[in-house]
Amino acid sequence: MAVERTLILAKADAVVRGLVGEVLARFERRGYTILGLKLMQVTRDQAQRHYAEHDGKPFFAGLVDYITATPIVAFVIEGEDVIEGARSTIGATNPIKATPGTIRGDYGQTIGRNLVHGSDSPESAAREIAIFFRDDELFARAHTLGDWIAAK
Ligand code: 3AN
Repeated sequence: MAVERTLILAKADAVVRGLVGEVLARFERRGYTILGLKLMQVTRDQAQRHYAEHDGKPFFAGLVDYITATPIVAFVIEGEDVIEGARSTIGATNPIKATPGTIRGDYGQTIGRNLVHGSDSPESAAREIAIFFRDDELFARAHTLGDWIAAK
């Protein structure tokens, strides 16, 4: 067990379909702490860096188009083994294979419109968080409301 941080993106289809609250709620209900949250327009440069491992694959251009198509909601959450836990909440990459009860299993139909991104390793999380957030946009866990209330 380790306290980790991960980057979650509610992508274009989640935003356009009005599912951002639903996506965020899944992670809040698991007890993860939100450290940063913003509605943002991803630039093509950010998109290409974020999906660098897929550069050269046939779906790369579509992936960049998809994540830059509308504003997205990016958030950083923290918790015990949150990287694996968040990916289990998100579900398999292809929504057809995703278990019902996961975000993709409940709301997705196709791999090209799978609603949510979650980092897949501590290295990816650190790299990806830095693409979307400056350090001063992330709150330390000690500053969360729960800790503030507990300290009163
Ligand atoms: P995940 O998001 O589950 O970690 P990755 O990292 O393998 O999956 O793929 C990143 C994104 O690329 C996926 N979320 C999906 O939007 C897209 N993608 C992956 N494989 C395909 C594919 N075969 N065809 C179209 N899009 C794909």
